[in-house]
Amino acid sequence: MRKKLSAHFTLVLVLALAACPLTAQAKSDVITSRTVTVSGLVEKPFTITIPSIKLMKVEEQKNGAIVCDSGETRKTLKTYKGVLLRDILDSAKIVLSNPRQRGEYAVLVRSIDNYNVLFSYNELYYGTAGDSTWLIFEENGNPIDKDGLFVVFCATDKATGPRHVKWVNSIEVIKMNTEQPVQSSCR
Ligand SMILES: Nc1nc2c(c(=O)[nH]1)N[C@H]1C(S)=C(S)[C@@H](COP(=O)(O)O)O[C@H]1N2
Ligand SMILES: [Mo]
Repeated sequence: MRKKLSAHFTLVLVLALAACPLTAQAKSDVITSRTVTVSGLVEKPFTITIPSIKLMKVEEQKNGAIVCDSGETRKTLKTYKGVLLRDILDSAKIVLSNPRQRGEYAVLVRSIDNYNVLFSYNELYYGTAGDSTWLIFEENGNPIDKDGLFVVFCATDKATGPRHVKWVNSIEVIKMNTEQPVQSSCR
């Protein structure tokens, strides 16, 4: 009886493993996309989790659409819930060591499959994208699962697909390296 039970158990286990489409690599990736690290040129780096994002300034928006650059609508969202990327950056406190170079700062949103997207400091703080670029964790009232736990997107982009980042695991503040000799005509 005992032998039969354990054989049965082994069979179930083998079937369960065979049915799981994830490779060992993808499995560890799933684990890493459960959190979003906020790092780079910031005073207070931190890590976002589902419980911790709910303590931030969460807002629910209506009527989102993910439109590919081909013009095709890939997905529509009745509602989505998240925190403004700018509010996340404010919590981490961007360090502008030379404010005159603020135009050279950017925010790199990274994902576990290396689909990475840049937002410039200027558009987030002085342009209009800052008011509509979200780190979202709920779509239509449910946790996001198929696209990882966290997605970034800018709701006001003309085509929202290209800057829609699934499986987000990192938000990093960077500065371009733009050193060049000052032109004599500027003096
Ligand atoms: N991490 C990640 N995010 C991504 C992509 C991707 O390949 N990886 N593709 C982008 C593209 S091209 C589009 S149009 C939207 C919607 O893609 P989907 O229809 O495959 O969900 O997600 C964007 N976000
Ligand atoms: Mo796309």
